[in-house]
Amino acid sequence: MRTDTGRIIHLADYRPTDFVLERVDLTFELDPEATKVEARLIFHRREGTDPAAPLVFDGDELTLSGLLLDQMEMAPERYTATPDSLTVRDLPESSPFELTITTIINPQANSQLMGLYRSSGIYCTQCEAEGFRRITYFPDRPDVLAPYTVTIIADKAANPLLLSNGNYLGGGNFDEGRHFAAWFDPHPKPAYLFALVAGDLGVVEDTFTTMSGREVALKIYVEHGKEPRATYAMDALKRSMKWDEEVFGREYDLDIFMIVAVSDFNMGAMENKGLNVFNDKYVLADPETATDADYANIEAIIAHEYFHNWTGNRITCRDWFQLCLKEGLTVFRDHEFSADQRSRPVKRIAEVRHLRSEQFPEDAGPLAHPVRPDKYREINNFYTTTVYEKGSEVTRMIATILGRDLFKKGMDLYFERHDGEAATVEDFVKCFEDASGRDLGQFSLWYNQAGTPHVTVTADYDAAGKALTLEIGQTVPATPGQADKKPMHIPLDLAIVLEDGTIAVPASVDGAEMTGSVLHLKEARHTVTFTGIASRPALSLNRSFSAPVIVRYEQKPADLALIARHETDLFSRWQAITDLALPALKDAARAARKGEAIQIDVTFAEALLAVAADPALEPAFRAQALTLPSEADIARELGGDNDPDAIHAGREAVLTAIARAGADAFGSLFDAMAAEGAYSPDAASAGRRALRNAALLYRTIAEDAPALAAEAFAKADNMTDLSQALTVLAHRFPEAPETHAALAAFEARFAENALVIDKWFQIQATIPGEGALARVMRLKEDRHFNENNPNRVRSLVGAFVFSNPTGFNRADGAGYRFLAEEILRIDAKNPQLAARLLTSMRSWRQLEAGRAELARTALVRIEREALSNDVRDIVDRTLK
Ligand code: 0A1
Ligand code: ZN
Repeated sequence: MRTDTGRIIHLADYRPTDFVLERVDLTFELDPEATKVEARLIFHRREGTDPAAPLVFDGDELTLSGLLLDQMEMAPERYTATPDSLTVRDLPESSPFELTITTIINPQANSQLMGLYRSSGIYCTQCEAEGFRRITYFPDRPDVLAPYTVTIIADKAANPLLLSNGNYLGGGNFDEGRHFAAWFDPHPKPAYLFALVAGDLGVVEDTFTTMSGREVALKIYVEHGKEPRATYAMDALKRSMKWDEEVFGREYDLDIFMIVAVSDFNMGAMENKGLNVFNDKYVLADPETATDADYANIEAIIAHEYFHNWTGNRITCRDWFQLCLKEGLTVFRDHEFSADQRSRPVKRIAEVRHLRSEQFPEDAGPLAHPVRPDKYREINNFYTTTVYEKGSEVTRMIATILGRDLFKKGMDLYFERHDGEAATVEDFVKCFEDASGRDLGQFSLWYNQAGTPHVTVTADYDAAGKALTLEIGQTVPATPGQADKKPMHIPLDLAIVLEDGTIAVPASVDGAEMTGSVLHLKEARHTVTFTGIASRPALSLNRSFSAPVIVRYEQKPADLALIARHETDLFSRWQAITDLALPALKDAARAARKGEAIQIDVTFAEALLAVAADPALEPAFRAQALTLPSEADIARELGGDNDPDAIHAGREAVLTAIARAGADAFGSLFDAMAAEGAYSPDAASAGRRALRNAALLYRTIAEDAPALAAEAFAKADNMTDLSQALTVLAHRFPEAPETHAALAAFEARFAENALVIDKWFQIQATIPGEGALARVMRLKEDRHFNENNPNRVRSLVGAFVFSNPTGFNRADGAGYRFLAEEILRIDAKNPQLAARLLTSMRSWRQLEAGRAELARTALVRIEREALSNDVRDIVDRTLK
């Protein structure tokens, strides 16, 4: 483990390399414990650089076992090798030269899952961000691009399959039962996109004919016997390929596209050129074992990795500070894909829920950083929701500001201008400026200023003059290293909703530029006047969530109810319902905090119940209306001095009030949404299940008995219904005999399916209340628990610390002490996983004083130990 290297890397220090890499030729002789890697690299000195400059390679836990210059052994005084670098001196001044570097590595011992490692007997690689340097010494940075030839040699019986990037060149047999395969990737790529997979796997095959008529072989490799569970992923892949041609004009560029599913993976998936490697959780699905959410995730992640072929691979990042260039843009692309495949408003609601619950807290806490950071200590810690999701929102705002056609023109220009290059955020923005003639200078602050902007609005309606005046202010909160912020360009989509529910078309707008329904806020304060407004209106602000901001506008419940009924933008209808429920949730939490009786006025629930029962609306949307803000959302709204037990108690009281107010409605909904025909994972059927399960939850709350959920569990014919029923049972009646029976039946039925057992752990890890910790500790001793499998650790420890606010934030601090011990143990094996789990502490300062002090003590306990660079970075920033 690289411990505590401590160096801070700054964007301002970026320099191109002294040497240009022309070609890479790799040979792997695979062995579980001693794999020999021979790298032949052809370089020339970059023109205009110091002719005496040495060539410095990155390494990580490497030992050099051979070094040749143009096939001749190098004299030891001409180079210096350490585990993390190789420096070669006295290299030719002008002519190209070839260095042959040999290393021996141990894939079996690689528990970090970076570089070349073994997962269930399969050799696989993970090189983003800096894993390639664990395979061989290399200029391991994204602006060093070259074509690769790869030869893999291995025992044939154990490894019939030998895969790498690009097109297959050929293969053959060697003696002693060994064989080889060679691959060539003509597209210059950085090392982080390198991949190798070897082993014995089953395959699902198909083909895709591209828009220019080329046939591409598609292969998805999974463990033998799991092939039927990869057919949905294959379908999603073909739909993604077609969509990228139709919407972005992007065609695939190799003869073959491969996906390999592995069970040990630190993240979701990886876009290696022509050879994506996936966490099997995002490939494998069938109705018996996958939920509707699993299907939606598979579709989105298959698309995301495929879309990287253009946004990330053909055009890559100049340096890791530009990570959002590929990630924010590619998330935007996969969001648009899912919106087109499913329901656009429902997808948008889900995106915004996710952004608010994950990215807003990050942006408001000690780990806040700009979409494009300007310094980092450990790049692995910057694969964040800020870079990904806020990065996507920033791209979406460019599309909103320019409009569809100019956005498309800008994207086309970007693909044309930068194909084959390692680009920057500035390059990207410039394409939109050049395509549209607009100045995006102020807009670019979105990349550089951290923190979620607050937009405050007050309204004044002049009935005599039929004029509406808005006072609009914006502030961007201080974040680590950024005390003072400049006003941002905020595209605020809005609707002025009249008493009769129609949307007003103002006669004039004064005080800010407006294009269509989008108001462009650019100053700290605007006074905006709309004329020709016939009656006192309600205001629907930030429609479709046009900007990732927090809007503060006091609106009467009657006005919110008007919007909830009449807005044409469905996202805004959902937002109005949420805004109606929030005061009740906050008041209830405050009352519980003070130990007062919780009083709930349920008039707010009328709008929610009306939407839930409205047959003109799609069921998935109605289910969203019934899903209250989470406890984390309420905590964020309360804004500090938080007591998770009080928030939980308050939310429970609100749920109960809604359940009672809507008792009849939920009964009819539950029946009306019964399955129609055989199971199908399509979005419409998933929506019906979502609405039915929401009704089940409210009915169970009203009855305060496990019978209905137990019956739903017994009758379920798909994993969505089964796991929902089990969740209701376990979370509401953890000690009921029905729950024990259901948990045991579930475990027995799915004991052989790791992804389903992950759900079993996760459901139990998130049972609220003080008893959760003891349960989690018991489950750590369960025969199914496996500390070396990241999915399993996330499903138990991760679910507990991220998704069980009352259990984790126990008032005695035992949850935090547990986390500290887990972090220290996991860090020794898998620093990336440990660092990510530790980000669960990012909002510790928002807790009430007693818990906050206990949380701090646990952080200090971690801080005092020898740590990986990953965990050191997170703990230091979290405590600062
Ligand atoms: N580029 C991938 C994310 C990714 C990043 C780092 C990894 O290392 C373990 C793995 C995957 C994506 O955006 O999907
Ligand atoms: Zn990505």
